[in-house]
Amino acid sequence: MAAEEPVSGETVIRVPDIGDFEDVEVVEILVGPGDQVEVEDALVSIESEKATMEIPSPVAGLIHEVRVALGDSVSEGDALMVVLAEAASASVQDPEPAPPVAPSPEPAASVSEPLVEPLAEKVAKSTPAPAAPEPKIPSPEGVHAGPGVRRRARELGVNLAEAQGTGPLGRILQDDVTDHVRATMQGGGAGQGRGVPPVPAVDFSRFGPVREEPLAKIRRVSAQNLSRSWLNAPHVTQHDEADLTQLEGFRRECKEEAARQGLKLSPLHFVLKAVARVLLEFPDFRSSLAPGGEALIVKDYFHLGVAVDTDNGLVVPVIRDVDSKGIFELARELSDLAERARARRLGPGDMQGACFTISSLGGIGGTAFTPIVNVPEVAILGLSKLRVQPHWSGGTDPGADAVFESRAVLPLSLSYDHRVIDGAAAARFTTRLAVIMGQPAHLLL
Ligand code: CAO
Repeated sequence: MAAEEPVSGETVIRVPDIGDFEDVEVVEILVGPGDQVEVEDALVSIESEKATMEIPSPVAGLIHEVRVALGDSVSEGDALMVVLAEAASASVQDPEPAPPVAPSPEPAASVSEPLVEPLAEKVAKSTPAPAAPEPKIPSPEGVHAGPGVRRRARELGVNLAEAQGTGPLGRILQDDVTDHVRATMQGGGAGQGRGVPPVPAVDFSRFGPVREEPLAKIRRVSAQNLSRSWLNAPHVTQHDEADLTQLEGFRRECKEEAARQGLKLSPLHFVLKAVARVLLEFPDFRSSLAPGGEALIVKDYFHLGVAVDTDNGLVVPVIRDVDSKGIFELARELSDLAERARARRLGPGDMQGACFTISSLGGIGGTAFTPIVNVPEVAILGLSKLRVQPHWSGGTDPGADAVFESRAVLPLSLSYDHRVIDGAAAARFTTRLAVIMGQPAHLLL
């Protein structure tokens, strides 16, 4: 009986019964000459239109020869490898070799024929046995991972060459991919190792005169932060508008008093206050995803970041406890922060701790934009320029006995991290904000 006879010398490993598949492509060769393999170690991956499968080794031993190349088409019975099998290997005790691993979508057919074939002694004798191998250390070119792991890595944009394999022979396991993603989310570089193809370098001088100007440090840092935010958070922007007619009237009334205090009130100061109020009602918007992405950390404080445009680039100082401050106090504090930002006198503490950010282009122009969330925050509110526009007092009924009134309208652009915020929640948030700003007495409730 084959099970009782020790198998030693060279053994040809062939494609086992793989069901109805024929001419299946070799998509990965997981071992090379000189590698030590154990029973069940994956040798090659093959991929049909329906499934990816690993062909496991039915014997323990040294890989002597690889008989297929990437891209080859193979069918049942085709030779894959020649292995110098160890005498009395596990395969000897168990003549029934393991079926190939086919995680999805169809299970592999069971193996009905022997997969190993002893070679003629003559061949074995003529081939010198290779020296005992060192354990295989995966190289970027020859990453050691199964098809399921590779598929998941592809889906997540993980470069497997950068993941640390903890399996046998340095093999990369599902958990290693998870750990790699977690580590990257917690502090990895922007865009690095995420499968984002680099922008090709172009020699612009071929098209006309050019100059190279170094980027200010602030711009370089914010470029990195913005890329990291953009790549980590799936962004959506909800556009809306708030009727500020009443609020603008009130702002005009406060103008003199503000001037007496050396201040200029801007719509932004009222928006800060209204946003703090809405954040109280919508805790998810002042949260961050916990490391690992399985929980939300909700912040019960109302520190708001405000994007400030400076000659050297964008900085985002933070106003603390906006919920408990008055409009004049907010105006004074923002003016001080913006002044210090432009004079490059902000300390790191001035730019930390926000739970939400506002970016106002209202003093400049534009009708709407898509601000980038300041991750790990989950939302940012963009403000564009107030405009006076006609409003039909008859609502959505064009035939109503109504009139056109002129209203001051503030465009709102709320970008949010769709992993945390749903579109419906975003629409509720901006709707509520518009109500509060439209009838500022709500702030007193
Ligand atoms: N609509 C119409 N006018 C507006 C307005 C709006 N939404 N917001 C402000 N204004 C007015 C102000 O009332 C002020 O008018 P007066 O000169 O008559 O007083 C003028 O525009 C200039 O305001 P400001 O921009 O200097 O002041 P602010 O308090 O509104 O904003 C700050 C302060 C620091 C946010 C702003 O100066 C700034 O830097 N904005 C740019 C932010 C940025 O670059 N964001 C883009 C980042 S990418 O997401």
